[in-house]
Amino acid sequence: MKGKNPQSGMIKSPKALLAIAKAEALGDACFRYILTRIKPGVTENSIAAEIEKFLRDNGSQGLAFPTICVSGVASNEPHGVPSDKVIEKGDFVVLDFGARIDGYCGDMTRTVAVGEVSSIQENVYDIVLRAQEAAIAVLREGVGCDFVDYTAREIITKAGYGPYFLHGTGHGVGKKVHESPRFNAMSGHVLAEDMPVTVEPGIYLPDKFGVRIEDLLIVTKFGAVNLTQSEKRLIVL
Ligand SMILES: [Mn+2]
Repeated sequence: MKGKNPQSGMIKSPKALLAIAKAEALGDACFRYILTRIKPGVTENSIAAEIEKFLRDNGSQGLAFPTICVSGVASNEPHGVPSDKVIEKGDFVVLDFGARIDGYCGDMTRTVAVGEVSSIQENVYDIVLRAQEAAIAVLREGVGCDFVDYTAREIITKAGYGPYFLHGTGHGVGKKVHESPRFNAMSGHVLAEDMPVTVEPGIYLPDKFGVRIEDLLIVTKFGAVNLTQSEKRLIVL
């Protein structure tokens, strides 16, 4: 592989991109379905199981990764594991899941409210959404991956929540759900056409709640195509 572009593995073939798009479309369908199942009194475990059953029943070959469904205070854990905790009125519920099609992964996250939403919940949700949309807006061939992270982080930091954004802004996706490039301050990667990447800022407040919003996009010469079509305005179930 002498002389090979060190970033070439991050650029996917049309076949791979189509599989990733199909996996993400299945994720969108799953999100629409699961909105009808989330209500006070059901457990995180049961919602996670229903997500995984829906994905498999509709063509997912296994899963991209174990499904995250965390609610209430537990939503403040970026890599939380679903438990027998019952979803309650006033909870934020963070759902992070992905199908696998022809060996390639989907990956999406949505945060929804149940029953009612406080002004601080609304405010934090709005900050995460603005950070995510700003970072998406800078995606384009030639842009540094550190700048993508900076763009999201600056909005969250200016809003006063910088210390609570506990991870990078996103990552590449392929046969593995987490691949290069990485969106963080140390990243030396540069975006190129046909890289599938996630954009997923989050804010995680100790003893309160967390919010994360994640889309999966394909970088082009002129911007990015967003594969994730699910609603991003705050949904109160
Ligand atoms: Mn992700």
